[in-house]
Amino acid sequence: MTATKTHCPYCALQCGMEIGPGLTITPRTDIPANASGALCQKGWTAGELLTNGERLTSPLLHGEPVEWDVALDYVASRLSAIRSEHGPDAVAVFGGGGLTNEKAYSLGKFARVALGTSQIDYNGRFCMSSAAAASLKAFGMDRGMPFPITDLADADVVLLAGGNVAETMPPFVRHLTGPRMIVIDPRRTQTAKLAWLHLQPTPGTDLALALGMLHLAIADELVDEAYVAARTTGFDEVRTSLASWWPERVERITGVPVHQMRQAVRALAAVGKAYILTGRGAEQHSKGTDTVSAFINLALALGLPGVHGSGYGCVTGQGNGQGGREHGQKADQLPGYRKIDDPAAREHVAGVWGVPAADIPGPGRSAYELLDALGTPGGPRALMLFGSNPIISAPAAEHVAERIAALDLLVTCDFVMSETAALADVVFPVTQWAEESGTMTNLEGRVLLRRRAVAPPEGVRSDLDVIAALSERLGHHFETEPVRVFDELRRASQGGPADYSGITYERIADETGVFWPCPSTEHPGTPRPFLDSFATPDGRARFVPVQHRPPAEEIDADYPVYLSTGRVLAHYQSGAQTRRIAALVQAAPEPFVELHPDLAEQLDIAPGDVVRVSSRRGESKAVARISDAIRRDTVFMPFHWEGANRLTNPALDPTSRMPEFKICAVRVERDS
Ligand SMILES: Nc1nc2c(c(=O)[nH]1)N[C@H]1C(S)=C(S)[C@@H](COP(=O)(O)OP(=O)(O)OC[C@H]3O[C@@H](n4cnc5c(=O)[nH]c(N)nc54)[C@H](O)[C@@H]3O)O[C@H]1N2
Ligand SMILES: Nc1nc2c(c(=O)[nH]1)N[C@H]1C(S)=C(S)[C@@H](COP(=O)(O)OP(=O)(O)OC[C@H]3O[C@@H](n4cnc5c(=O)[nH]c(N)nc54)[C@H](O)[C@@H]3O)O[C@H]1N2
Ligand code: SF4
Ligand SMILES: [Mo]
Repeated sequence: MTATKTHCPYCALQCGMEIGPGLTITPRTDIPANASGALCQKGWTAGELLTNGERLTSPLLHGEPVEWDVALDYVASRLSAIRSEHGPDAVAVFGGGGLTNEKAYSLGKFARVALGTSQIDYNGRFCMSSAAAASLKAFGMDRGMPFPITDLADADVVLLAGGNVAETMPPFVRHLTGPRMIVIDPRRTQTAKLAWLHLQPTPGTDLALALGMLHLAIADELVDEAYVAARTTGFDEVRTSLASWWPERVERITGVPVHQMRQAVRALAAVGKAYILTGRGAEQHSKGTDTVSAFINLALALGLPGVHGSGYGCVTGQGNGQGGREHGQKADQLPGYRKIDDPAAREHVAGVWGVPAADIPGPGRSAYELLDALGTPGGPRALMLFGSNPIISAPAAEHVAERIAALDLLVTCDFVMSETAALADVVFPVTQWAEESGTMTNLEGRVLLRRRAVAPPEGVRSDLDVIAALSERLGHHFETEPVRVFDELRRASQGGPADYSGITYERIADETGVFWPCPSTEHPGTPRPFLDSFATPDGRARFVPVQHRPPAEEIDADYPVYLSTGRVLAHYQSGAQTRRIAALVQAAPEPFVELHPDLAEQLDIAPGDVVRVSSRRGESKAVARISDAIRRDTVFMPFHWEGANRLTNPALDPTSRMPEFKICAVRVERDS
């Protein structure tokens, strides 16, 4: 076997790697995200995903291995029966931001054409949906980072609000060694330790902090008036709306001293080249969209977006977190980042799909609302799950488990027996990253080609095969070859905001990725889409006035401590993949809760004690880790194991429908 150029199975950096004989993994140096030759521990050990013994290799019907045709016939007939008894919306589809563009596209078409259901959404709702909503409002388009990652290296200052890239995307840090870094995080993380300035707010107060910083920028006359006049609208209204956010008030709310806010604003304003980036820490709140709007307002006032060498960006998370939100697995969306309620968009896509536009269902429920409705009167009775493990990763997980248990039919596609797959009536065993080809759009908006490097084990088929085989039984023809699906996707996206029509597999290979929009095969692609104008009708970026508000759940006498959640280096998401890799389990063997020494002393908790953490929604046990890197009023739990999400609050952001993963009220006790 010769070495094959492909990409990592995990996060949105999509580090380039070569897979050689014996499944050796070597970093590629031609992919800018990790041109330094870096991979993180998850990337280095990814080969084990292909060989470890826990691989599913046969379809399972009620836990028993069966032939493919038996499983496919069963699912198709059950879907038809449920649909004829309860109507098309009784069947729901849930996708994921780890799926290739081809799969995300096919899944959206499968829901709308083969099943005729409006009920499709995906785990990206839980990820960067707040940043996406805020970018759409401000810039008219959501390309998470509208610039190549290598641009960051030349900046003077980078502010990162609620991101811990040193653990979540280690090679990212190599792009940040030049600029001075300002990190906003309630914990002194590995990333915060690299920072020139670390602001350590109370969780859930970033919105106030951003308002306070903009208030200071105005008071200290640091606003780039010429940029504001030439490239934006709405600043006067925002300026007026900030009057009451004077710095001392913001200090009281956030706990961040005024002098630090001033230091941050001055650093950002003093220089020509600065970036403001947001991660999940700022975004996964019931006010995540407004929080990101406040940071974008700050960036606009300082004249950063749409200028070569400066900007605002969202650090997207999943492998195809960017592409996964563009091609129609989101409830309100059609391919090419088109809106499902836009008549012209419906006409165009219906033309590609060969169906009347009127047959494309309207928008359905968002991810959490969909899970919450399962098995309820009027809610879906069957769920088709591709690329997510909501028993672990959805908020209020016990409630979600109850809803899933109330279904008439749960079908999952996976390559391992995830906690959710274990509950399914039917599990289809599918191929994974290095066993199949497809495109992934990384956090920069660069479309990349993941190539098949090894033959899949006997007995598995691709997600595209499963979708096509079920569609065929339901009377529709779907393509199964990734390149042919991509060609159809190109046509479906043509003319939309995320226009892929000029991108081909050959071009991606020759050009080490192509940035969308790319409207023709002669077009070079668009690394920095906003340099001339923004994607709004008048070409100007829009300031959006927003106000701070408290989290959906405040601490009180019963639940006196804030819980925040997030990630550790060794594990990926729900852990379905990484909890099966020996070196990663060794690096991070068990769920833990991080708490400050003062809080631990007050609660009589010693390092290594098992503690019980409870919220209004559930209870969970974890090992105590005591660290002065966290605030006294806050504890932190990673969500890679069952437990953290039994506690979290499913309060939703009104615009993005993002749940409040990053803050809820809990009680912490030693488990006697
Ligand atoms: N190792 C690893 N890497 C990953 C993933 C993984 O599961 N594991 N997942 C990938 C995906 S899908 C994503 S979305 C990204 C996420 O990447 P990040 O956004 O970097 O990850 P998180 O750990 O969720 O959150 C980042 C930080 O937010 C902080 N935080 C918590 N509450 C608040 C708050 O109220 N305000 C502020 N400012 N900060 C707060 C946390 O302390 C945490 O350090 O990572 C990607 N990379
Ligand atoms: N408390 C808390 N909860 C969170 C978060 C948080 O910060 N705190 N973060 C949220 C975020 S940002 C995210 S992105 C979600 C992620 O959480 P999930 O949606 O659960 O994502 P994964 O764990 O990546 O689940 C992927 C599942 O699909 C399988 N899989 C991977 N690739 C494929 C494929 O190509 N095809 C198929 N069929 N299956 C595949 C994997 O084996 C695994 O079982 O969690 C969210 N939940
Ligand atoms: S940083 Fe992300 S893409 Fe790179 S090796 Fe690690 S998990 Fe893979
Ligand atoms: Mo994510």
